[in-house]
Amino acid sequence: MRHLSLRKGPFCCMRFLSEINSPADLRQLRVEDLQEVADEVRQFIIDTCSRVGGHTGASLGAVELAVAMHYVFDTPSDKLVWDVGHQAYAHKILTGRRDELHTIKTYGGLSGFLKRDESPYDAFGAGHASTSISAALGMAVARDTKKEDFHVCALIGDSSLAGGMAMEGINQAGHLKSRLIVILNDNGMSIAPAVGSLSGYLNRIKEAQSYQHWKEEIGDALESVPGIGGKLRAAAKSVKDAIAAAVLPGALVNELGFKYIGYVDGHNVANLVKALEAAKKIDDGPVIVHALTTKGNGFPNPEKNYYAYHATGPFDPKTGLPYKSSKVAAPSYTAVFGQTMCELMERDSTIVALTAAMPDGTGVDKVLEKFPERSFDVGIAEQHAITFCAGMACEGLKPVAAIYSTFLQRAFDQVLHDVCLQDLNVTIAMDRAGIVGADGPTHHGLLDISYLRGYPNIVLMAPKDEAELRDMMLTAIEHPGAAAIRYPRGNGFGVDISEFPKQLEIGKAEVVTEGDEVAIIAYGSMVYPAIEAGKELAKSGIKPTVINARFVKPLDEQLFTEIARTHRLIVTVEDAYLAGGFGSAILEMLEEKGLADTIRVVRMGVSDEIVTHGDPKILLAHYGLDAEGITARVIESLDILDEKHVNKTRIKAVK
Ligand SMILES: Cc1ncc(C[n+]2csc(CCOP(=O)(O)OP(=O)(O)O)c2C)c(N)n1
Repeated sequence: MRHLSLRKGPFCCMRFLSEINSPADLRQLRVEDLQEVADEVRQFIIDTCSRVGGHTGASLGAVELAVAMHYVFDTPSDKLVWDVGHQAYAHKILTGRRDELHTIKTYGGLSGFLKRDESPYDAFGAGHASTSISAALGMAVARDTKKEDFHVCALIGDSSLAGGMAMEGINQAGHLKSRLIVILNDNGMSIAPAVGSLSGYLNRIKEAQSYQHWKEEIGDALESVPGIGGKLRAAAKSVKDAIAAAVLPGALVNELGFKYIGYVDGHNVANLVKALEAAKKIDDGPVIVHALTTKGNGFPNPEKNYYAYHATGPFDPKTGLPYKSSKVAAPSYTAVFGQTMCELMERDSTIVALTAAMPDGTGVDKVLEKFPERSFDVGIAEQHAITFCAGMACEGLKPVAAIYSTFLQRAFDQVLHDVCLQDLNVTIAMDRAGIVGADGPTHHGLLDISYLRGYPNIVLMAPKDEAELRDMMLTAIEHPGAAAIRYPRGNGFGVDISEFPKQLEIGKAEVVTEGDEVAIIAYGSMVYPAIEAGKELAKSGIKPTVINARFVKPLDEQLFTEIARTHRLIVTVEDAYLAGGFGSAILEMLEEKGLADTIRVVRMGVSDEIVTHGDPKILLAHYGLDAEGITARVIESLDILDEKHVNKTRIKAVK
């Protein structure tokens, strides 16, 4: 062990961090120095996130865990699998990405989550919750199959542990008896406070620890864990018997085949190191190390606003308060959704609201406040959320599930099997549809059109602005079957939303401007850019018909048939993958009507590739999904049509 030397440079005030360029450097230090390393890492995260924002609070809660894990495990040979990956800034800092941290979530910069192609230390990519145990178990089984020897360690938060997939992973891990370490980062929080009975069980473990009789039992439990001696008893406090009082640990330890070490103070690196060293010695099955942490630990002047901790924009590093923008922004779609739900629920007592662990992200937080008995946060449980809604709908309630487009992918089967096949009145509000920006590939909502469009018994719609969102919400709720509305992340257009929502005619599009020759048919958030493009094109003497499609299912067949007969070019625009999307629906319809050969259709959307992270404006422009891009594509497509026309004439002339 050696002390690393001081070096002048950007981190000259940091005794250790300036010298840590990989976990190998960290492992040169003495255990006694690690707490200081953690302090420096924490300060570095605060300094960086105060400038650029990020998952500040989540990452501040896992600093000591990251230090201890990289110290104890021989990464990257040993595999660390981070659940979600939003809390892994310390891991990024310690694994050679310290100097790039300020680029996090920006176009061309570091990802906000973990990615296998970003670093060899990112053993598994993520962004969606509850995957770590399954992935880590897969690695452990591969290791054993190949007769190799390394450790596999999954770090998972208490709310992600409650996700169905994590439970399925635990179930199999205990059965296989694979050598696997699961570290539970238990801060009692999801983005909002953790919900559900599992969270209650974890609390009971903590409470049980304070009773003397449990302490006695702890000793016995520790002795029963092979490889863990009396020394660890003091440090790691295994609570096999204490937790046996609660269903989770009882099941894990005694029935599901997990050993248990805990709980450990997750902000004490020396204790964490001891607990992990002990876990490493367990070679006859999986073990869970239960670390207690505080979300946002060290965040300056913490206020009692838990949402602020999980993820922040830039903030004042002294006060912790966000920098206020002087611009008065239009309300976000999310805020309009929350407000509208409250208005609708006021009038109709059969409407219920639901979120899957995203109360503030979806606007359901306002509904939970106003109608606590008719709104639910089910935790990270999108599959359950949809089937739960289906059950309520069977009994005459009108459930509205607000779920991000990307997370609804989890409930692909439930939407079909439990809702559509039984023709139930469930409304799905898909927030964050389209290109979401900074959170990147795991979070873009690019697939909902294509994955929902094939279902029978569902109405699919997308509003052009926040006023239309309100109308669509009422339309969906009053529709007796399933309906899903997609709308983007971010602010609306500031249009008037003072009137009570009105029902729209299902399957009826809106002609925004009448023109000739070319029709731009836009879906959802692409309508305003299409209108802008129409104005630009008018300057070049092209007067397009601009249509707000409103519905992709059912399509306004009558209007689109008419358009196909009276125009020579249709340009469809959607902020979604082209494969199976809105433009595909138009093409299919034209083909069915025998019109496919009579009109040229150009589909604008996202091509078949992974969309990176970054400012949505940059990403949308990259795919031509802005006024400029649409204008250019229309002109280019008309030119090609003209060229073809000329060529055809020439061929005729030669003949
Ligand atoms: C399937 C899925 N649903 C929702 C989310 C959004 N989300 C990101 S982090 C998070 C909270 C995770 O809580 P926990 O596992 O306790 O970790 P912590 O943030 O407290 O460290 C949620 C709900 C997600 N990433 N994946």
